[in-house]
Amino acid sequence: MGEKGQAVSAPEETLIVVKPDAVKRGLVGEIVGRFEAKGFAIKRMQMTTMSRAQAEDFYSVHRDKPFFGELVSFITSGPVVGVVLSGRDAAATVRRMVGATKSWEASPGTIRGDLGLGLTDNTIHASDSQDSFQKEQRAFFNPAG
Ligand code: FUP
Repeated sequence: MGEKGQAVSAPEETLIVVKPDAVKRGLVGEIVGRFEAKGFAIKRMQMTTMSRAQAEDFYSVHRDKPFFGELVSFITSGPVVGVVLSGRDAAATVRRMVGATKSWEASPGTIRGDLGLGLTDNTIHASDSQDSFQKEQRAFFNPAG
């Protein structure tokens, strides 16, 4: 409990991936800078172009969705930047900063709300739980094969 009795969230880690649309548009600094300004620590950061097998593993939770093929094609279409962030209640806090999936509906002040209009090309991916973070971190930084 905190000083005034409120629950205090423990620091945790999460993963964001700056997507190919945002890298092409020169938005890596803008996006990563928002998390630094918020107070998150960068624990790991890597630019890579994902292979098809790596992307299929990274997005395997969506394997049966009608948009899976489009998602894999898009995420492998150019360089991306993966960043492990550490801070209080990281997964939930980062996703509030990222905003709604449909960028045109995302609130102003969020990354998607301020920086784009896309759906598949919605500037950034962020893990939605600790389970997703563990799985996606492995798929991103330690791909099989
Ligand atoms: P989010 O967690 O906000 O990134 O969104 P989802 O898990 O709902 O979607 C995963 C990815 O699929 C996002 F990049 C958006 C994309 N997507 C499509 O391309 N088409 C759809 O109809 C729905 C999602």
